[in-house]
Amino acid sequence: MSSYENILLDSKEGIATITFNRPKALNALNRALLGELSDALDAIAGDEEIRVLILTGAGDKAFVAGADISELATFDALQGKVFARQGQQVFAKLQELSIPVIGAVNGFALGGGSEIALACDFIYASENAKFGLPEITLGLIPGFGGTQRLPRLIGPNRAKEMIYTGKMISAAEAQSIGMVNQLLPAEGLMDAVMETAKAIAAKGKVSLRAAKGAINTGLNADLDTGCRIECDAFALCMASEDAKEGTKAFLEKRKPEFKGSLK
Ligand code: CO8
Repeated sequence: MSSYENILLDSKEGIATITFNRPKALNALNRALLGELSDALDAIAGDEEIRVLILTGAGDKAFVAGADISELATFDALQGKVFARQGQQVFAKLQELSIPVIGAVNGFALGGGSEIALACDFIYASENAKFGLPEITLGLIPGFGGTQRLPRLIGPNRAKEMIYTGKMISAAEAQSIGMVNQLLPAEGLMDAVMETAKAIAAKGKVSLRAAKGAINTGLNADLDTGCRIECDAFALCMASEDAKEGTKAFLEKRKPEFKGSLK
């Protein structure tokens, strides 16, 4: 796969890992990094072999410590708007990737760092991880979707408290309010993420795509519309070789071998 300056992209056995890699700035997001992330997501979307994506940060201190404040400080209003939109579009691309995405948060996930983790399908965190949206302490607000995704995930009142105070919360607290699925000792984080990624990668590609699409699209719709979306997604799965293989394997009392094709 191509090499980048601000991220690392690695792929093994159908599982891709993007590692944010600007350790001197605690992996802060600048325009160059966002551009590379966007390109890497395109490459992953176009690679049929990749079934799961993991995002993590280089080093043991940070996942991503937010937008790069030294770059941010040079922007006028219009540049700020363009940068915010660039980030939002890249995070939307991440959220809309048809394969599952796991955030492996291994340290500070602040500002844009929390926002990118929120665009993942779910988050596993190391016990030393810290989450927060500290933009208010810079005289700003979250600009990469944080005012929208965080209240949808943890409810508006808790999100408002976090955004108004800018306070960091521990990984344990983040787990207790539903931001984090699993909390792990730092040294065990990637093994646990990889184990879950492998379990997911062994499932049918068509049904994974259908499940993610139905959940994400349905969350923006009323219940009845969401259930209708689910029906269509279910029908798509029924038309797949994977569904034939999955049901046949059950009846033959063996493990299914999913190929991921519709026909
Ligand atoms: N941007 C640039 N550099 C950073 C950032 C950052 N976000 N975070 C840390 N660094 C740098 C530090 O400047 C320092 O560099 P140097 O060694 O050259 O002085 C190095 O990383 C190590 O950091 P510290 O020495 O500060 O490490 P500490 O362990 O003392 O503190 C913290 C760690 C608590 C994470 C601290 O670094 C910190 O508070 N960082 C900033 C966190 C923050 O405010 N993030 C939010 C940024 S704003 C944002 O994300 C907005 C997103 C939406 C943008 C919308 C577009 C306009």
